[in-house]
Amino acid sequence: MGLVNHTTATWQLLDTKHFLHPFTDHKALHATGSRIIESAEGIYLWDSDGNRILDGMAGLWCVNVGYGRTELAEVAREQMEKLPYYNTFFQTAHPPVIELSELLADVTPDGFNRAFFTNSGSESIDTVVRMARHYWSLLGQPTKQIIISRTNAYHGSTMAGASLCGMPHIHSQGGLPIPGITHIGQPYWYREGGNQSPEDFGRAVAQQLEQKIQELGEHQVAAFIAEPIQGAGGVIIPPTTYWPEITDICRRHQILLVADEVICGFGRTGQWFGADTYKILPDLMPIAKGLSSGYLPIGAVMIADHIANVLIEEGGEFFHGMTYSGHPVACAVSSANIRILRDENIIQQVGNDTGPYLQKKWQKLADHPLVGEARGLGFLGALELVESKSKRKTYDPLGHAGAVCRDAALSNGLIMRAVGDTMIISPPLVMTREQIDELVVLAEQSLDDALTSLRN
Ligand code: PXG
Repeated sequence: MGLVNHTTATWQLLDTKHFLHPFTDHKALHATGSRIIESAEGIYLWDSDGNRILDGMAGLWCVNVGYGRTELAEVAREQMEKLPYYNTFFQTAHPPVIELSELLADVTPDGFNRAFFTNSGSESIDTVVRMARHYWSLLGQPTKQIIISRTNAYHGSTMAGASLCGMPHIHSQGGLPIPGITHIGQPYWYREGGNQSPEDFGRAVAQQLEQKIQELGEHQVAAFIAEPIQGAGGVIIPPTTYWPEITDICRRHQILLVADEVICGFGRTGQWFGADTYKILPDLMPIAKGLSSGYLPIGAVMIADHIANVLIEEGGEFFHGMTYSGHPVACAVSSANIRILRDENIIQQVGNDTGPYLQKKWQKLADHPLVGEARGLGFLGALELVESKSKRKTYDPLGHAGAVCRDAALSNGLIMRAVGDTMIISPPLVMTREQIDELVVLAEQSLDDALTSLRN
């Protein structure tokens, strides 16, 4: 049982021969070879050469409770022995899916009492698109089909998810976007705010939603979707004026508001959901990642009561679902994960103690000569790398400084992501103050090393 014990070189060779990675330039990868991660504990990873790496990204924004929680493995083992699989189609359910649904109703904002399960964030987004359009059809408004998203949003890799992304390179492959999807601007003040105050800019960019609704006609628009804080786009913290304006516009125009909580959900912002932090009042909330802390693949859509009531009372059959919707093992592990977050007060700790502590230390990195802006909230952070602070001018070509800094971080034993020239972190929520100190020291060292290389 278990894996053979190859050397790094053998793993890398087999990897290049047999595995096509997601979001990867394979030719470039084959020239260098993959980094092979073999084990993890707490907030640290170990690679196949025995190097310890501080995981500043919690995997891919998901390992909220940290690595090595053996009780989650225990729950999975017990559930696999008792009922490894059964479906939730055909008027059937099982205790783990019901228990998780009830727990989710408890931790999500008031007015959310029902969950529809998927296996990933992307599938949750596709579910939202079908559900929102279906909802309006049930209310006798079948022309309300268009979903409005934003430039530089990330909503996944399925056909609808990738179409809702606002990234041109993603749309350039596979015939995207699919019909019925359009985009407005993003609240990225540092890069796009010009001379406006963050508050004025936030309001102005939110008003693009109203303009777009008027341009398309309200009778054609089903929903607006947005991440409370854009994650993969570069941890973009919206100005304080942004969400109140958006919420107001959606209410006035009768279009559904979808808060994509795949990253912000389960404590990342210091409250359970980004919707709690920004008082958003969404109609639908796709979730994934922190739902199981990445221990097993699972996603869901949380449905506000006034939407669920229409789907239930008027709906007939909703022809949508996956073999593994509400998989018993994934549900049991997710329930145990939510109890860990709740009973160990991990989210309160991020909200009241470690989050503010991280932010205070992180903001100080703005004094570094390479950093034009340091921003963040809860356990999310970003640094804008610039050649000139006063002009907000990036190094040429765009993305080079970010790649240099990311590689320097890795040499220093820290995973810090680069989105273009924006360095981002999203660490496990269980980090202690001492570990935060360690992360910030490593980040600062990596900025120093990057600056030295960029100046040579
Ligand atoms: N919505 C949001 C806001 C996300 O961040 C998805 C939906 C899709 O979830 P799945 O589980 O289908 O991946 C995501 C995923 C990155 C990166 O490079 C970000 C994500 C996934 C992979 C890479 O930052 N976010």
